[in-house]
Amino acid sequence: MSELNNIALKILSNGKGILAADESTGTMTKRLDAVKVPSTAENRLLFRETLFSSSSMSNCIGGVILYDETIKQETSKKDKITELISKMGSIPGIKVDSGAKTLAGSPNEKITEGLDGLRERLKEYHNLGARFTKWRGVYSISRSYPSKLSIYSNAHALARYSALVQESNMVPIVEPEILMDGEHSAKECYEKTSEVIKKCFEELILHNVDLKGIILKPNMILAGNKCKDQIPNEEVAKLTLRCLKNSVPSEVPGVAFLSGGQTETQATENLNLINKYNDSNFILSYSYGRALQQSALKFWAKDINNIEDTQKVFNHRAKMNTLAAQGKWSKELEI
Ligand code: 5MM
Repeated sequence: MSELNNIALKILSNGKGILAADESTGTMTKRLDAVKVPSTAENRLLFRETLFSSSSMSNCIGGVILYDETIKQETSKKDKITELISKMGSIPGIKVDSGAKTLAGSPNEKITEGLDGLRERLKEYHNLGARFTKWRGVYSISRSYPSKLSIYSNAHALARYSALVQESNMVPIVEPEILMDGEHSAKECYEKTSEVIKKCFEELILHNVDLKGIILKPNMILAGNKCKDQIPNEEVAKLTLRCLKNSVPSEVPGVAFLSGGQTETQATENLNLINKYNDSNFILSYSYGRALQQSALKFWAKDINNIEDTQKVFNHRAKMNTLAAQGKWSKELEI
């Protein structure tokens, strides 16, 4: 088994999933503003250190995606953040894209940037202890979008990124996110997600990326949040599975869904159903940002020094999602 395949499997083994704590400072500031905590480097670290030292890091969270600021910070005990994560039994990862910018040629769409100087930055992150990375392409659905240009150019960037990451002995998370915003139907989401994922794999293969050494981070198949015809969760699960089976090569060891604006329990319930119906060989787990952190953040904001009780809230969410990643979750387990 290759080293990269080993890392990917370790991150997603036994129902473990990924904590996406890679909010850029702008996004983290929005999250902290919403709970009325000042967005200082100290507070951002305090919240994140609280999560990273929780007991669920050992049995639920297989990997943590960090942001550049965090990977360079020290814990309150003066350890490297990556050392804390490794000591807790999880694997440190890092977001390496520099964000979604206006796509020249189709200015209503986005292209993710960050390839310039990436080889050198990857070396630095590997030295800091990162063993996997993340890059997110963003697409929205409307009558004429996503365009062929955005589908192709984001796939191309994701593939160039992945090849560089594997060259640096790390596992690339490939995240093509079709946003949930809009009036589109679940059928349109299915069709566009399939097209986007297929193009990503076409480019990954062209760039000689070892598919056994990547993790795919896709959206689930959902109707847009402004669509009148929402579909039942069972349908979300079945369409998501069908889409993945038709568009993801079998060599890929694991898929870790993003939550994309679903509520915490919705993201857990859908993941649970996906695993109940899973008749593929893929490991199907989670790489949630908001759906893992929201309750913990709200609770913590009431008293930012109440570490222990905040950790209980986070541990609960992590445990629910790890059960869901094995199809073992039920509503009664929620408190
Ligand atoms: C955690 O949020 C990540 C993005 O932050 P920026 O927009 O500030 O760069 C994001 O990429 C995240 O990893 C995924 O979208 C999944 O997060 P959700 O909240 O959708 O599960």
